[in-house]
Amino acid sequence: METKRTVCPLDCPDSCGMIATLEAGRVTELNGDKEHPYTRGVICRKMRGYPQRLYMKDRLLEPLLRVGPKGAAEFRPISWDAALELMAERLQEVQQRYGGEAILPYAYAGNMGLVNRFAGFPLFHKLNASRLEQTICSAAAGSGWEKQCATLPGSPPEQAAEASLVVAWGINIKVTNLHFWQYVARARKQGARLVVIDPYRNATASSADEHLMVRPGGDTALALGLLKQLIQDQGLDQAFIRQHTRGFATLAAYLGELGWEELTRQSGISRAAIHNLARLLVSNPQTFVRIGVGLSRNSRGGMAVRAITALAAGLGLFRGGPGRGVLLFSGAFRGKQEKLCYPALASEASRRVNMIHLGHALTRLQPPVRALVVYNANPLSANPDTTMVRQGLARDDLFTVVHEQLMTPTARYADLLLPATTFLENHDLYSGYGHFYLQVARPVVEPQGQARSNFELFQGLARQMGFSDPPFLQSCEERILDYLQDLEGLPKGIDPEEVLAGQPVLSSRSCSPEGPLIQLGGSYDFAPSGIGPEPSIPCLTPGGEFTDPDLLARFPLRLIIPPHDDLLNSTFGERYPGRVGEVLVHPQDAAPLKIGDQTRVWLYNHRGRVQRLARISSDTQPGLVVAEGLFWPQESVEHPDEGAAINDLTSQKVSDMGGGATFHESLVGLAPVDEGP
Ligand SMILES: Nc1nc2c(c(=O)[nH]1)N[C@H]1C(S)=C(S)[C@@H](COP(=O)(O)OP(=O)(O)OC[C@H]3O[C@@H](n4cnc5c(=O)[nH]c(N)nc54)[C@H](O)[C@@H]3O)O[C@H]1N2
Ligand SMILES: Nc1nc2c(c(=O)[nH]1)N[C@H]1C(S)=C(S)[C@@H](COP(=O)(O)OP(=O)(O)OC[C@H]3O[C@@H](n4cnc5c(=O)[nH]c(N)nc54)[C@H](O)[C@@H]3O)O[C@H]1N2
Ligand code: SF4
Ligand SMILES: [Mo]
Repeated sequence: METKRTVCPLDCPDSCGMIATLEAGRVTELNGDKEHPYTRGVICRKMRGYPQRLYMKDRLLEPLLRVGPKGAAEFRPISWDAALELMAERLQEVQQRYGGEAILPYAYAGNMGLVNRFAGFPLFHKLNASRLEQTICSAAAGSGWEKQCATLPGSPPEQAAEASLVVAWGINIKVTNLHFWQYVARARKQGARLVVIDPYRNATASSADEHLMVRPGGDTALALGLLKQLIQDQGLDQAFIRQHTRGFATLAAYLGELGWEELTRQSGISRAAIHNLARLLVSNPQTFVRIGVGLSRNSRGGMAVRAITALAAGLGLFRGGPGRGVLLFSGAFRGKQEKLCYPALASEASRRVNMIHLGHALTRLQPPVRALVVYNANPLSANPDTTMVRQGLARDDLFTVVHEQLMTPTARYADLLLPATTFLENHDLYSGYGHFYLQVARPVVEPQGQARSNFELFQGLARQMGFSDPPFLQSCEERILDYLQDLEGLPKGIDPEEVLAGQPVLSSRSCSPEGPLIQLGGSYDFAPSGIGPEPSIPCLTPGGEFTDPDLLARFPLRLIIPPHDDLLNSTFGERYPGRVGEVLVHPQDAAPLKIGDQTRVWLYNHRGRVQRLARISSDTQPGLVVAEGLFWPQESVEHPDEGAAINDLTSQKVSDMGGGATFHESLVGLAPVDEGP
């Protein structure tokens, strides 16, 4: 029996340090690394079961070539040599006939290792392929933060342990940021209160002292209402505002004009409740605000983040000190992206394709996409408007390569399906976005079957195509070392070899008793200029689909689709074949439709329809239905509409900033399956 250190590769803010136990060369257990200061020996249930995934019989272990119709998942094995030859030939043919732009790479963060995550970029730049804008997750929230806070990191999560008030704003801590809960729990042991601001009573809200059921998209109104109230009550940190911020007068003048009616209507929170929370904030200078990305997945999302940071700045939370802070993304390390992606290999500035628009790109975009290469992603489950994505993938004239670990809904549509390694078989560098540590992991076991890492795939393909530019000749370790060389946040004097040895390394952008703003000599601007077409101050903006009277008349219910505890986006969907998932329906909405608990229902709109099991509960608000989780489409004959998935209902519309997704902003109708939509 032996143990080896590794790191969780999943797109989760916790980036856990883990210990793999091996018996006779096989991984038998995965546990949290007790010596990792943030993980502290605990990992989630999903990952404890990962060894089964590593060895599961359904894992893809050899390259496969399609023999049946698109989407039928009928393949025959071929060799890697033949696979690389075919892939090189087809991509080069497309490039020569139609130009590089006819090739579209699609990748996200199925594996957060910095080398493997971006492994395809150098080659696709070399081919002048269309450039994918990776906006699906953090783009709106990140853009909102950046407009107000520039490159400021978030506060270290550890600070929250000493808070007397923790606000979880649009984040389901107990599900999506499990390790932050340890600090909340510690703070509460000493009497702290937890306030959750979320449209439904999620797992975190159920354990909170107070839950404000905000209207989806109503956070800007709530944050501005709180600021307005705090100005009236003289509850803001005037000394901080004077010394460390700019532009407050401009915002204050705007707030003076804003009517309470509009603020309470948009936020769905009463004047009295806003007043109460304002009082709580004043009486708790040790407040820690944990902002989630959930609140940014709508057409007011970037602005919501801007408004919340303004509230935090007004309260002086950026001042730091025990228990005080604001955390969206840690921003612990800032590296040179070009050392992973090598954009200079491109000889022309090819077109950009926002990944949110994949459905459009595969069906309508001119000149057409002729070749699609998917790795590290499962767009047929996780991308918005999967109705259109599916139509695109079904095109006979589209050459689709998918690099995957198992037969995902997307993989079923591949022409060429290539077996990918898991993190346990990879070498990579990981930096968490919810904490301040960075860590290198070496392979724990040899690759299973013929699986290859993303890095190996694209280096091999570049060689096959005859490219010998230096990035294509690098080893994985060389790429990591090169990236570490001028990585901002890496403590001075640390030996890169030490990092390579696998110890978690704490960022130098963390850990000051003063807040990051003061530590880094920054200042907060309430009314930043030079931020493009956006309003200079955080302010109320028009709504998106949820306020569209035309659609509301047809599809009267608001749908949000937050993460499920058993899944990581769509990863682990294979564990629940046939599970359609539930949809939370308020009793007031269920009664007139004669929908009872566990009734099988259609959710439908002009984009698609999908089945779920109704759960009738006042954990949601009237008019709002909540479908947790990206379960894989059902494939049973009993239930028609094979392949339909929850994102068949979501839209390709982008958020107000950053070109992000609007997953939590779809209007739908609801009907029992017997009656049909
Ligand atoms: N178990 C599990 N963990 C995960 C994931 C998973 O799928 N499963 N996904 C991972 C990934 S990739 C990410 S990006 C993170 C995301 O994790 P979070 O930051 O938690 O973001 P979301 O999960 O999108 O939504 C969180 C909460 O936002 C709420 N919300 C939706 N709309 C609004 C709104 O307008 N205002 C407010 N105030 N709240 C709103 C939702 O109801 C939900 O409870 O989690 C990661 N961790
Ligand atoms: N409705 C709705 N949709 C959402 C969200 C939501 O809240 N609601 N959340 C969104 C968010 S925040 C995100 S980040 C996206 C995520 O979307 P995706 O990045 O597509 O994430 P997953 O769905 O987890 O799929 C990742 C896939 O990568 C594969 N994979 C893992 N490691 C490797 C590897 O090393 N190599 C290769 N080639 N493949 C690998 C896994 O097997 C898995 O199938 O989903 C988004 N979709
Ligand atoms: S999914 Fe998140 S909580 Fe679970 S092991 Fe990975 S990093 Fe840790
Ligand atoms: Mo994400």
